[in-house]
Amino acid sequence: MDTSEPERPADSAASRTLLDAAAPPALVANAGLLDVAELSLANALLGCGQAHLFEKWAEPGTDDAEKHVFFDQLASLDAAYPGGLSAYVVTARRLLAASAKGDNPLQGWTPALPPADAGTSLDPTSAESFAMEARGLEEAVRLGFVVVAGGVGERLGYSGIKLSLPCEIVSGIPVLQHYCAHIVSLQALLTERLGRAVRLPLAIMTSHETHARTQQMLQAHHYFGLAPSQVTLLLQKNVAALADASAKLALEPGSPYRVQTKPHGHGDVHALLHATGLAARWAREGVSWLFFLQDSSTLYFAHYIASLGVGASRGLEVTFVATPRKAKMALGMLATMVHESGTTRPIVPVEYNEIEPLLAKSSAAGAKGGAANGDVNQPNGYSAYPGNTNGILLAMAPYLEVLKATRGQVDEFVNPKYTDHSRTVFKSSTRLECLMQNVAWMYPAAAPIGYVIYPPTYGYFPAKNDLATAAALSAKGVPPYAAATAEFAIYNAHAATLRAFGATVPLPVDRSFQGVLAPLGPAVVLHPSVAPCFSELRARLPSPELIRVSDRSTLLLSGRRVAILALQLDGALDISVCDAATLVVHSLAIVNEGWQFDELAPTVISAKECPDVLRMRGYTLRKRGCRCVAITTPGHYAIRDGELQKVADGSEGSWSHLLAQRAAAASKPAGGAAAHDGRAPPVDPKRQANFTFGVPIGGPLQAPTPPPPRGLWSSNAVTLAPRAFIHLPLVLASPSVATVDIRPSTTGLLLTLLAEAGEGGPVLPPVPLPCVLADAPAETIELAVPGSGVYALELRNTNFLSLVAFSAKVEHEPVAERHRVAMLQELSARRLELERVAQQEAELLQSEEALARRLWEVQETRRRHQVIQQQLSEEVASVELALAKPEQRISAEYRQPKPRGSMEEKGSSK
Ligand code: UGB
Repeated sequence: MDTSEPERPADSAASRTLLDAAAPPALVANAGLLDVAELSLANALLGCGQAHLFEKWAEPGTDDAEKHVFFDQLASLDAAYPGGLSAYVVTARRLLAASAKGDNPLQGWTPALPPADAGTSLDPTSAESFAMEARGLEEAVRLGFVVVAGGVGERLGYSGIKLSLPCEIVSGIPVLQHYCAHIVSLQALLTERLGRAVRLPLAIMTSHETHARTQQMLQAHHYFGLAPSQVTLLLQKNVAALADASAKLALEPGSPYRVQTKPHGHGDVHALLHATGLAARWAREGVSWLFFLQDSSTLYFAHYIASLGVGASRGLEVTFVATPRKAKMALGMLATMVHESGTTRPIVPVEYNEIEPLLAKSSAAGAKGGAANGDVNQPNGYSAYPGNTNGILLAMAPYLEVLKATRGQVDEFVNPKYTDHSRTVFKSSTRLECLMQNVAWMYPAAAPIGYVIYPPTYGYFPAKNDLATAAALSAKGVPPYAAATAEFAIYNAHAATLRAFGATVPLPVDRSFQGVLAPLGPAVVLHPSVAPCFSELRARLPSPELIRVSDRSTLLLSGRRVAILALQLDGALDISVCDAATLVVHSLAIVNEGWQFDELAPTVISAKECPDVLRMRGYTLRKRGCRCVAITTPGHYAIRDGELQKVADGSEGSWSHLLAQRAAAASKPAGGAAAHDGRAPPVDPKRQANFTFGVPIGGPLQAPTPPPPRGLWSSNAVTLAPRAFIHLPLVLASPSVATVDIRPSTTGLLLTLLAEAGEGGPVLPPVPLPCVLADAPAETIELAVPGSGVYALELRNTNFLSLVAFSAKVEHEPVAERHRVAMLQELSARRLELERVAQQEAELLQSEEALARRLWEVQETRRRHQVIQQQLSEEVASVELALAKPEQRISAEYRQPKPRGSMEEKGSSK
């Protein structure tokens, strides 16, 4: 630690004499506070027109500490920029002057279409791409990864770092975890192949906004399976913001002692790789390729190994990963640039904000290859110029040469937003920026630079814009770069891969979430652990034609040693297999409620409780039903007819057995019956039209144990060509009833029950199936299958010209079981009746008792009435008798009777 005091002038007067004449009075007044270094920096700034920085300074004695902190910040900005702040201001003035005139930074250059041999077009599921992957895997042991992640997700409405955003919400895996999982997956494959531990280095460029959170995330998750020593964070420093066209440095609003700073752009990565010595160190450690990528799109990892193969086999020093580009997309392009001086750059990137004016200019001038009318789509719906995804592969040796010659300093540009056409006042402060891809401009003009372009499905789908911005872009037909499009692109790429291999997987259809259009089909997520590249993935799916995934399905698959032979999925299925276990899915049919993407109500989206990740999507994932197979303990497993079993290593159908079969097939001579190029065998249209389902209803055709008594098979979408048919094997342990719910969209479908697995004749007369609306209530047909064994349900399209599409659900249960169930139902119905009668009997008994009580009451009352009647009659008689006697005797004998009911009277009446 340096404890020496800063050098100071003798007194205030001496300090003042050291200050430049242009110093404002406020600075002059404070001169006595400053040490020699501060005075010298102040002079340098005054010399490049930055006097305003000191104009609002308080008198000496007020804010003195802040004034020194201000100089500390200026010194650090000065040290971070090559040539210091004065060099920064000089460059800024030059670029701002050109910008004010409306000059294009590429003044003098004309774009033209790249030559045909500059690009390699690859379908990642093709044999050609598999060959490139093989080449790439040879080189991959010498590969290092560089991720630029200094940007924040402001435009997306996200408060976290972009690396922490989930790639998609089916798995919920954050971007950084996904990137690391890919590196881990590649390392594991290389380790296995080479027989020694392989570790591939990763550098992440962070900024002040993202550094701490990136570091925290890595530490909290144990570097997602990487060793901490493999990962290097390169902290990118901000540059000073510029307040106006004269390149005055901007002060933080409300603070005279702090310069506003802004990110300098992802181009800083090269200067950092050079200045920190990391590139040179990696080179010494054997890294000969660098893969640069952004924190924005997980599909970077879909095909980078094939791209590496292309770069290596073509001897390219720079290989851009490209995608078809829609005109007006915020995505840079690749072009051949021709300078008026005669220099030609065969392949260089051009940023999206420079494209329109350049193309418009070149088309006006009739330049060869220039697209007419600026940035427009061709008849194929895409711009004639490939889009640059900013996934870039660099060969290390020439890159080190470039770094040595340029110190990694990429040419800067400035992009102020002006308040009006006079182009003098900025809407907000700006800064100089530099772009990572522009490293290509730093190579000699003759350097071998090329690109590899993949189909749009495997293209570039960053999550950049919030819902409202994305909806507006969608409405204009421009890719919205929304969280939804980024997410669905992942599902679609995986689904397309399965489809290309030969599986039956429906195409996505456009969905709209809050106005953002995004194509959505089955949500397929194949975790990087399953395979780091397509050729490896293909080996995990040896019979893809036996895989069927319905359009409403979700398939989540993770695990290093998992293979799927036959799967019928209509719902959600989540299979995860730990590293120490293996799993072979022989036959699995799943029907459940599945997971659905449901649009959120605007009130939910605007509620403060709505998580950012859902707000930026406008939908949520409702998990209604899922079959989960989570293997977390070591061992060898298989799923047969939906049942998970532990199996012996090497036994028939185990993982190692499968590997042995694969090795044997691969060792057969090319062209031999079992040899294959790793792709799905060509589909025979006849076979596809008339085929037998791989997973029989009820159980395997041959198995050591009897099939289960009940079975269910369903499919959401089966299509039969005219005259085509399918046989659904129906494996029955005993005579059964098959309940069939089939809903054809048109007439012409005939259902027949055949004997002997379809080889024998009809067991029951064929039933023509009427056309049924999809949401009509189920009207099932019951077929009584008379015996045990393997039958077949034949569904035949009898039309000569039309296709028949239908959904189907077939269930079966033994007849005996049916009868037992019917008798049990009868029994319970009778028991119920018996209970009802007993209940009524009890009620009647109660009424009878009530009636008896009432009868007694009535009888008792009558008895009392009789007594009273008799008493009254006697009294009446007595009075009448008295009345009949002479008058003097009446008065002598008559006694007033007492009130009725008195004890005395009652007693006397007895
Ligand atoms: N980034 C940094 O690491 N540091 C910075 O200072 C700035 C960014 P933006 P932008 O993805 O569609 C680029 O801001 O400016 C990282 C390409 O130039 O999203 O829109 C940041 O973390 C453009 O050609 O990029 O343009 C992120 O990883 C096109 O490919 C990456 O740089 C475009 O990206 C991109 O940052 C795109």
